Amino acid sequence: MASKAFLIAVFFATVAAPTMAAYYMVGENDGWKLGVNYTQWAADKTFYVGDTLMFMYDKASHNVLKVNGSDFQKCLTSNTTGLLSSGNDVITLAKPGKKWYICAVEDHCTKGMKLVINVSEAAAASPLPPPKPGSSGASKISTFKSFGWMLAALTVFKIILA
Ligand SMILES: *[C@@H]1O[C@H](CO)[C@@H](O)[C@H](O)[C@H]1NC(C)=O
Ligand SMILES: *[C@@H]1O[C@H](CO)[C@@H](O)[C@H](O)[C@H]1NC(C)=O
Ligand SMILES: *[C@@H]1O[C@H](CO)[C@@H](O)[C@H](O)[C@H]1NC(C)=O
Ligand SMILES: *[C@@H]1O[C@H](CO)[C@@H](O)[C@H](O)[C@H]1NC(C)=O
Ligand SMILES: [Cu+2]
Repeated sequence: MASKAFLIAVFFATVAAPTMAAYYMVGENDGWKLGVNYTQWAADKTFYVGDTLMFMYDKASHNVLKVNGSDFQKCLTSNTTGLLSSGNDVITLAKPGKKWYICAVEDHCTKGMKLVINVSEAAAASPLPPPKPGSSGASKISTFKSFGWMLAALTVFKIILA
């Protein structure tokens, strides 16, 4: 079983990922928590329709609330319609435009647990070219994408085996 999971993870990491939409772990290794600058995290990324955001956090301490621009600026958490709280929330970016996410726990939003991104139309060329030897930027992204897909594959297996 483990070897099958491993093979599927390798398949996603090496074959499927470079041609598929990007998979972003918000905050990368830090995840979704206090003390991370998510503006900085998003600054060097271009998000496209079809890409996926994954918020990983301790669900006893945090959550993810999708809000509009004005609630984002004010850190207003009264509209809880878009609340996610699994600790492992996966969001597929379905439409272009700005998306705002905050943590609705206590004053975490004002302390910086807030993320705004601008999703671009998928259209045009592949957002991430295949890594070129010697191009550290591209291979870094590719490694990160592969890591994301491996996690996705392992998550699927966790669900199947559970
Ligand atoms: C977060 O990073 C952005 C961009 O690098 C910077 O402009 C901003 O001041 C930082 N915010 C905090 C609270 O450090
Ligand atoms: C944002 O959402 C709040 C409710 O959460 C609403 O009262 C407000 O009018 C909305 N603002 C805009 C600009 O859509
Ligand atoms: C509350 O949030 C939901 C989802 O984000 C949105 O569709 C709805 O319009 C908001 N409610 C108000 C009163 O703005
Ligand atoms: C989002 O990015 C697109 C280009 O990808 C740009 O045309 C648009 O004006 C941006 N929207 C906002 C609200 O910044
Ligand atoms: Cu929080």
